[in-house]
Amino acid sequence: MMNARKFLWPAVITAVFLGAGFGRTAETPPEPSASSVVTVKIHTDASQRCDKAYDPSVVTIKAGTTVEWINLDYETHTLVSSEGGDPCRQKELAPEARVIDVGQFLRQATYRKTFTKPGEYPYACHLPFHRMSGKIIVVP
Ligand SMILES: [Cu+2]
Repeated sequence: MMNARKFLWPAVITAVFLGAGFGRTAETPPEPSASSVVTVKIHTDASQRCDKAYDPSVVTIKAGTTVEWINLDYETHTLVSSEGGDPCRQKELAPEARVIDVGQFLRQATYRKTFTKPGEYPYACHLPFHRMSGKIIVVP
């Protein structure tokens, strides 16, 4: 039984490591980004790209992650919480219900928002004739 004893300690050490959270990445879904800041680009000619206006258009993150949008387009947009649904022209939420609220998103500007509460956060640009929308999914 010498061999069994030889392999017992590595197994115990591995179990302690996993219990301490070192193996946590294996337990969580693979979709959420592991970095603490995730970048979303507003595409060139975004206003008519519908659900392809943002790159990536749907982002899944863990609670506590910050999303940074950057406007790489040649024009100003808005970035406002919406009701989702229509991938081209989502309905704007009332001001008091907005989690995301950028009334003037100038070109080359950035906007950061940290999401702490799990849920789905659709957003859109609500300028007249602009058809662009995206979504942030926050998982625990
Ligand atoms: Cu726009």
